[in-house]
Amino acid sequence: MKKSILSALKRKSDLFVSGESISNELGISRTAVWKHIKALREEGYDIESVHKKGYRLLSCPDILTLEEIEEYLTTDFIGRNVYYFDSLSSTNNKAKEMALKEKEGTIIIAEEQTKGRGRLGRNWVSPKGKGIWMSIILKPDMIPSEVAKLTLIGAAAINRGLEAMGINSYIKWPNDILIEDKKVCGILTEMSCELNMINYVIMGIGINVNLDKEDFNRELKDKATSLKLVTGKKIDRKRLIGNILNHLENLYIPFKERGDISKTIRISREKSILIGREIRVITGDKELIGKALSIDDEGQLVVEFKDGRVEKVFSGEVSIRGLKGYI
Ligand code: BT5
Repeated sequence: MKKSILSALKRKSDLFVSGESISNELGISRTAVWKHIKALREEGYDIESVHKKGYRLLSCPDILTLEEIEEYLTTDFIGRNVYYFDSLSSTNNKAKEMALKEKEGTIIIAEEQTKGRGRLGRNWVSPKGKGIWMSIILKPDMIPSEVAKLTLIGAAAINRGLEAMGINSYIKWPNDILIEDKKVCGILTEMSCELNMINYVIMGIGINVNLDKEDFNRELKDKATSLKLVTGKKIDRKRLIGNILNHLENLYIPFKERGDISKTIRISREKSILIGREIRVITGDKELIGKALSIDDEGQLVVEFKDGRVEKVFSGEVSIRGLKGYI
């Protein structure tokens, strides 16, 4: 009901809508309308009320509910079902709890994460209201080994979503997005599977949108940044989510239907920060130095190691570092 009232106010944009017309349209009492308006105000909607004129929506809060992001969505199913939380330990954890019974494309978003996770149990800093911390539930019908490609699809979608906002970024294979050689986004893809089939995949995306310098601790100060820090202005999180999910669905559908990731590979190559650079490939406690040559059609990184061996690195559990600093 609250959602219908909000839609009625949004439809009229900056005009007044009378309490009576809302109550007639929705078949509820004027008092009930007023109660919902009060609840919307508590969520941060600025709603003016004038005697004999009714209600007028002055501004919407910077929150990431479905009502707020759907006007930016052109998707069929990704992002059409949204669970929005003020605080969670980790959106990936929540998504895992819900995944079996939720439909594909459902997303879980939190304003803050108290135990945000990176790969291999690493920590992900997720301060309140400043980022996009979200997980997308996907259910591709394919063999589990194909899942690594989803991370590349996610990275390409984020790169394109940022580009649609006028922000140029680079992809650090397989799961980071960098701007000015610093990390602004990381992806954590997790799955539940049987031997030959996937139950579900959780694609966790963390984007530093409006974080300030103080939000980064000493460890991150030199290797992380935010969209606000690089552009010098506050970025509209709703529009950015919309752009990313639209690109994600466009890149995901051909993959899901025909295993086609050609467009993703094109973007991964074009925007790769690694190709042509000297890198360290870290697997467990082993570390090898080589040069990133290319990304093959299957999305694997082709590396020429110091001893002349040319090998494909599978994204699974490797970390890639530049020889100097983070990249
Ligand atoms: C990642 O891991 O980059 C994956 C991050 C995924 C986060 C999302 S947020 C929504 C969803 N729910 C979760 O719980 N997680 C996902 P990895 O490549 O392992 O990088 C982790 C490393 O990045 C850490 O060890 C830090 O050095 C660094 N880091 C931590 N927080 C950061 C931040 N906010 N920005 C940039 N770097 C960060």
